[in-house]
Amino acid sequence: MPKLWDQLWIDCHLATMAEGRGPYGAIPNGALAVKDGRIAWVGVAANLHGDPETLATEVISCGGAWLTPGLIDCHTHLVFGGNRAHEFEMRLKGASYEEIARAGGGIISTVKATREASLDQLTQSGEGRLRQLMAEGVTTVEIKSGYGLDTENEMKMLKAAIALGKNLPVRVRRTFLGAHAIPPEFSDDRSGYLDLVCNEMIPAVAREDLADAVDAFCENIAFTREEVERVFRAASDAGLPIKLHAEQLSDQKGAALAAEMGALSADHLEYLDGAGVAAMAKAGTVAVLLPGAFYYLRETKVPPIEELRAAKVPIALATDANPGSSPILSPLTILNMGCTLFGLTPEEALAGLTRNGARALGLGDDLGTLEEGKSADFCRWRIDSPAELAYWVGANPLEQSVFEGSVRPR
Ligand code: DI6
Ligand code: FE
Repeated sequence: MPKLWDQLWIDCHLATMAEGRGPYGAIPNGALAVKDGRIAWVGVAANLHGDPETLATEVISCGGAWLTPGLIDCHTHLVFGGNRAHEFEMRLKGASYEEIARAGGGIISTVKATREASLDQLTQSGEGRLRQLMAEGVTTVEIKSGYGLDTENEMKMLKAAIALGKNLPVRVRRTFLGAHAIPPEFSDDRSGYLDLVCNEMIPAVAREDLADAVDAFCENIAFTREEVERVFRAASDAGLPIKLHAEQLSDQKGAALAAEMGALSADHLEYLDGAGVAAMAKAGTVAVLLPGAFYYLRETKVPPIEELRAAKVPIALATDANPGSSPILSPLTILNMGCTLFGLTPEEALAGLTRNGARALGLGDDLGTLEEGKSADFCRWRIDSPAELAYWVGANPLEQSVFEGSVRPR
C-alpha cells in the first residue's frame, strides 16, 4: 500500500509561527507531515487519523524537540572579496564609519577586493560564510550585490550567489544593489553612474534573470532620495520589486519614499520618523531591523519599535552579514540582539527571522510558517521552550534541519 505521506515527524512541539494562533503559533505535542517537499499536515499528534507507521513511509521521532520554520535571513551581503578587520581596528581607535567611507575606505575598499576576485573565489569564500548561517538553521538567504559597482562585477557577484544556491541545500534570493556607493571612477560624475545603473545594469540584470529585487542605499554618504527614486523607476520598468537601506545613519525620509513606491521592505530604520512609520504601515512594507550593524557601529539610537508595533508594521530581523558594519554569521545571536538591543520579545524576534523575513522577500505565501501547503523547510531544536532560541548566545541547539523535505547533512 502506498503511504499517504513521505515523512511524519512526531514526538515534537511545533512553533508554527502562524499568525493569530497564540504565542509562537505553538502546538504542543504536535506532528508534521511532509509530502513531495511540502508540508502536508500540521496538528496535534492525538488528531492523527491512524498509526504513524501506516501513514508515512518514514516516521521520525523527535524526543520532545521543538520544530520551527527554517530561518530566513532576508538581508545579507554574503558575497564579497577580502575583509575589513583593519577598519574595525581604526574605528576602535576613534575613526567613524562615515569618516572611513569618505576617505575611500569602507564599501569602496571591499569593491576593490571584490573586483579582484574571480567568480570561483567569490563563490568559495561565500560558501564558507553561508555554511555558518545554515549551521544555525537558515534555509533561505537573501544575498545582495553592491561591491562590484560596474556591470561586469555586479553580475559576477550575482552569479556567485546563483552558484551558492546550486551547490548547497538552501534557497538563495538575489538582490541587485548597484546603488550602494559611487565607484571611484565616477567620483566626479554621480549622474553618470546613475545612468549606468538605470540604463545598463538594471536592464541587463533583469534580462539575464540574475536578481529577484533591486535595493539602494539612501544615506548622506551614499544616494539621495531623488537618486533612489530614479533607481526605483528603472527597477519598476524592468519588472523588479524594490527594497531600501533607509534611515541607518540619518533621517533621509527614504523609508517613506520606498513605501510609497510599493517596496517590499525598508531596512535598518534607526532614524525612522513617525511619518515614515505611517507610510510603511499604509503600504504594508516590512521593517527589516539589523541589530548586528547597530551593535558593530556602536549606534545608540534604537529604531522606533513601539511606533512600528502600534502601527502593526511587520518586523523582520536579519544578520546584514557584511565585511564592514556587520561581520556576523549567527542568526541566533541576531535573535538575542533583537531582544537585548531593540527590546523585541523572543517571539517577535523569531517571527522576524521566519514569517516576516519571508514577507520581506515577497515569499510569505510559500515560506516562513509551518502551515499546510508551504515548502517543508524546518528546524528541529533541542530546547524546552522557543524563547530559548533568543536566550542563549553561542549555544546552537540545532539538531536537524530540513530543506524542501530533505534532511540536510550536518
Ligand atoms: N548598510 C550596511 O549596513 C551595509 N551596506 C549598507 O548600505 C554595509 C556595507 C559595508 O560597510 O560594506
Ligand atoms: Fe545592508
